[in-house]
Amino acid sequence: MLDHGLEGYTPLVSVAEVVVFVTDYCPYCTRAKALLNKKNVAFREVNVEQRPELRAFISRASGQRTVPQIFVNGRPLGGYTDIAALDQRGQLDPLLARPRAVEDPPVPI
Ligand SMILES: N[C@@H](CCC(=O)N[C@@H](CS)C(=O)NCC(=O)O)C(=O)O
Repeated sequence: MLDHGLEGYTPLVSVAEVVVFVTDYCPYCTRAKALLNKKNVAFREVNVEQRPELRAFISRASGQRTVPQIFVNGRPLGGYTDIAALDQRGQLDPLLARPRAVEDPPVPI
């Protein structure tokens, strides 16, 4: 067997479309991005500071009025504490490993 020194390490293959909606001053946004970066997840960051139409979209879709809001394949997962809880339960990686499908809802960015 190839000895690559990574026994026991399961790499996360992140292929989902991940969008993180943020504002300029937002400590929870920083935490959310740090969690995704730690997991080597590629994501698109969208600042909604001057984008009331996007703010309206994310609060309508997520049912939450705070930032960050994290969308995976068009589905709202909530804010930092929500994705951290999903991660703790081992439920985040499977969502990140699934590529976007045609039936997934669009994100208007
Ligand atoms: N539990 C939420 C808390 C998010 C939160 O309180 N965000 C602040 C900014 S860091 C916020 O949106 N405050 C209200 C506002 O800006 O309208 C999370 O983890 O994302």
